[in-house]
Amino acid sequence: MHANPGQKSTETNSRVTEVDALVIGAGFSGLYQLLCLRDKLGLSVRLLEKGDGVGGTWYWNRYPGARCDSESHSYCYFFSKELLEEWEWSERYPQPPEIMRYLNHVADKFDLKRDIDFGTLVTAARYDEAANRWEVETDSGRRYRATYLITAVGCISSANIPDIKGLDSFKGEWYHTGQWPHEGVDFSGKRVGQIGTGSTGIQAAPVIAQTAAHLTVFQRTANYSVPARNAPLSDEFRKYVRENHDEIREIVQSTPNGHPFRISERKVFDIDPEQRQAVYDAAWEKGGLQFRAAFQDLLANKAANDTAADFLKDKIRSIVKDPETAEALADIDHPYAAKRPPIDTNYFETFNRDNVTLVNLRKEPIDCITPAGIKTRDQEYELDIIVFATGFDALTGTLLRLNIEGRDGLTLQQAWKSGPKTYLGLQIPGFPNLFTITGPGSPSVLCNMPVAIEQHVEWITDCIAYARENGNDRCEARPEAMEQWVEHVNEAANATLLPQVKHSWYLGANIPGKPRVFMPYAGGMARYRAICNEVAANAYKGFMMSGGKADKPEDPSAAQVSSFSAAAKTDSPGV
Ligand code: N01
Repeated sequence: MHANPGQKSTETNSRVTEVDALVIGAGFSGLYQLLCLRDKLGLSVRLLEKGDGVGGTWYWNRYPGARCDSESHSYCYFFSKELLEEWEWSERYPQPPEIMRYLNHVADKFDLKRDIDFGTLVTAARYDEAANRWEVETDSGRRYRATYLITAVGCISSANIPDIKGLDSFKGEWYHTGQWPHEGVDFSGKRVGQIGTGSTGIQAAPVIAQTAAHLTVFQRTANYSVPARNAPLSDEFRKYVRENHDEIREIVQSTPNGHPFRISERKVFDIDPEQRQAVYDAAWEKGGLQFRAAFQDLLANKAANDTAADFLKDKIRSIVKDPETAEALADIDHPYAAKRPPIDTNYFETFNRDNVTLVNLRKEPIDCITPAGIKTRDQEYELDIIVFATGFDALTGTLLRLNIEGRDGLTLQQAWKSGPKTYLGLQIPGFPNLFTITGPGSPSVLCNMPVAIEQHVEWITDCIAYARENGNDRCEARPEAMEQWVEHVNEAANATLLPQVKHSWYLGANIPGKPRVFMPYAGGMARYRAICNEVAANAYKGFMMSGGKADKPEDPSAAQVSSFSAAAKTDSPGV
């Protein structure tokens, strides 16, 4: 990519900034989108970011034990050879400070910060049809107008703080892991209660337990976890990474989950139980999300999945010494990896410490929070600090909070009242020129995020370039295309075990009142990429390009989007 200073934004008066494109969010997606629109297309761009620095999810999620579950050599951008060659990761799974250093390095290297307004929360966005401009309001009072509006707000960026009676009365401190204080929290000598045992809680508990006087973990749904086996990267591995960027890129871009390993072609019942045990033993020793790749059919066949589930439950029972605690931890009611599978460092071992207690909320649900702590049906647990590792209003929460209003006053809340519907996860009919990076209906959270993000950003950039080259300044998904895509998203999900877990945040089930819709695209990133390429190659089939010099009446035949069905066909599920 060549450096291009981009055009200057225009301030029509002191409070309205006029640009070609606005990007919301300065994480992996927003930074790269800014770079592409500004330096590849030469557009004037502003990026609006709520935080005071770049980093997105890593800016906010600085809780103890936080670590990326994707392996560092794949958790990065692949678009720049120079960037790949000049950056070296230190550990198998990077911690937030290292990822923040990386993203700051990227922002500085490509001179991105000059086009970012930090400390700027978008409060509303409205499409002005007559002008074909998005009008964006922010909490600073400053307003912006742009032709293109691109949300790069992340999938898990709206913290879910459960509405538990009495929280206001609590005399101690409380924190949500996704809004962690940047100065850290001192647990020494404190009685800590942690609610939540998802990927976050499983990372946090072992670290909190190291300094807290006592840690009480409140578990509602027991969860699987596989050891991460984190370690500093060896010289040999660093050399491999240095010398094989192209191969690593090829792997992450061609596998269903965007990770740097291939999913085995072997099925669970292709081999006998002893051989299977050996495969699981080896995968357990290797650690990480690769465990899921040990067999091809773990997420498509319940009987196959049961073999992995049994293996992992046995591991819990063998690690945790107290039988009652072990049973509560191993009492898992869903298939392995049908909810996002956590990986850990000493999670189950932590329950062997004298200063750690597990409370099984299935047996004694939380009644309320009191001034002194958490009261369950059976007893009151006195606490100095409560940690909510209770997850997020995922995929749609942050988008809906932007208060987006499209054509004819249609709000995103109205358009999605029965659950999110998009075309390719990228656009929504009625919202011209609004693009959603890793939006619902795209692989997003089922993929190693930077891999999904690069594909989205490049596709959006090419789409805008195509429209402009053809004299159009408006691009909008067609309703028929969206309906066909939604059908395909459902088909892809139903080919897996994922939608069967009724308490999964993939379905929105963690947020009271949220429509239960399976939100990510489970057909796999590689398949999704092929579909998007096909759509682009077919003159952006399913999108209406209009406005500008080349505006012309609509061609109704263009609504047919069967073009993606060829790429979508496959015998195996994508996850
Ligand atoms: O959130 P979660 P998370 N009372 O929703 C419990 C990504 N991530 O922050 O299962 C009691 O998974 C809830 O219980 P239940 C990753 O994609 C990535 O852990 O709903 N408990 C569950 O145990 C991940 O999947 C990394 O019954 C309540 C927990 O809180 C996603 O973020 C690291 C409750 C929430 O688990 C979210 O993970 C960490 C209540 N009222 C996370 N409400 C990487 O390394 C909720 N819970 C990249």
